[in-house]
Amino acid sequence: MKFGTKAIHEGVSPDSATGAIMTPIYQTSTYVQEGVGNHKGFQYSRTSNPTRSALEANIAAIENGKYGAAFSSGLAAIDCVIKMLSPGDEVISTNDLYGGTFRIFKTIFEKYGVKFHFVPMGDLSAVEENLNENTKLIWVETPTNPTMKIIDIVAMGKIAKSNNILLGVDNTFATPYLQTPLDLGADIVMHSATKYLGGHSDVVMGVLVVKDEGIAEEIYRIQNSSGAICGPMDCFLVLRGIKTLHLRMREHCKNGKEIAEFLVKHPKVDKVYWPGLPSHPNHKVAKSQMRDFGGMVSFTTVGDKLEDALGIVKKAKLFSLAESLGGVESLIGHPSTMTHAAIPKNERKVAGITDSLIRLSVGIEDAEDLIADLEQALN
Ligand code: P1T
Repeated sequence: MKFGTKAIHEGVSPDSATGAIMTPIYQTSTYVQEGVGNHKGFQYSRTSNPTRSALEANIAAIENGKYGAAFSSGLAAIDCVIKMLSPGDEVISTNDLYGGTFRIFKTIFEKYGVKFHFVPMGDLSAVEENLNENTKLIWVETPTNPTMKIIDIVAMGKIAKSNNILLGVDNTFATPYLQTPLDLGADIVMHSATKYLGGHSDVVMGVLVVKDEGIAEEIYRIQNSSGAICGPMDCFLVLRGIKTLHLRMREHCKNGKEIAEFLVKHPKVDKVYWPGLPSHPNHKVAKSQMRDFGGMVSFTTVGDKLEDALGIVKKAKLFSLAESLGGVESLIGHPSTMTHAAIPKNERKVAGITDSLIRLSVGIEDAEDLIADLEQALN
């Protein structure tokens, strides 16, 4: 089955009680049992809920995995992955990644004895140098947030396999429409479903998808034991969002390209980060593992001045100044003071998150209007 068909049909079927074509919002905490242990597959909604189960099956199918698990946020999904580890274990992570991911790694899990190495993963030797007998997980975000670096998933998968450790990929920016990490050697795929999967800026959620039954059992055990689950209404919204993911992503990619090309030519713009540009340092890897290049575009301004960036994000009108990304409406953000403020300044600098860096989540409005808005903001 092709992507659009799977997105619309997998995991869902007409409601057995009424024939409702939309999966009902099973707003219930518990399920009546006919006798002890005699139930219809659901006992308590922290453990499982029919609306959540439909979403979990749907996301597993479009990621070419077998098992899905939905959580109350993207960070709750990451929290579950790290809870699979033990004190003394080590993780090698991308050094350019969402500020909240950096924060949970450094300020929550280091306290429990898990050690994190943040490395520039464009350089495979940087990963290999940090491997030791305690390494249990490689954590990749690609494209990275916010400088759109592309990490070679196949190369990371080979390193993980040969060292008998897990590879987790945060696929939030690419979505399964553009990239399916489980096909490229990843063991775990993670999403902030808050973003493109939901697609309408109306829900906060995270998901994990895996192929391996043993890893899935561990994830479900932690999901049920820690309890960071999402409610049925949120599951309904994300299920509905995924039905149009392929259509939205085509428009995000088309608009992302037009805007990246506009920015490259603008005299006030210095660097433009969009993996579809032939000048992008990882363009070749992007072409080999992504089907198109997405709607996230970052840029810096000539002179790299903080006040220039703050002026531009304030003047933009159609691009709303806000955190988050992946909705139908365009957003503009300033990573060093917003989404990535949790990362110390020197580490931000190493990752390329400079004072004038501006991040765009290009929506699916008409490109001419978006370009006109950026033009007036830049001038
Ligand atoms: O916000 P939440 O649903 O918990 O997801 C966290 C998260 C994880 N991974 C990536 C790549 C992300 O971008 C995010 C959240 N990011 C933003 C809110 C942002 O504006 O970048």
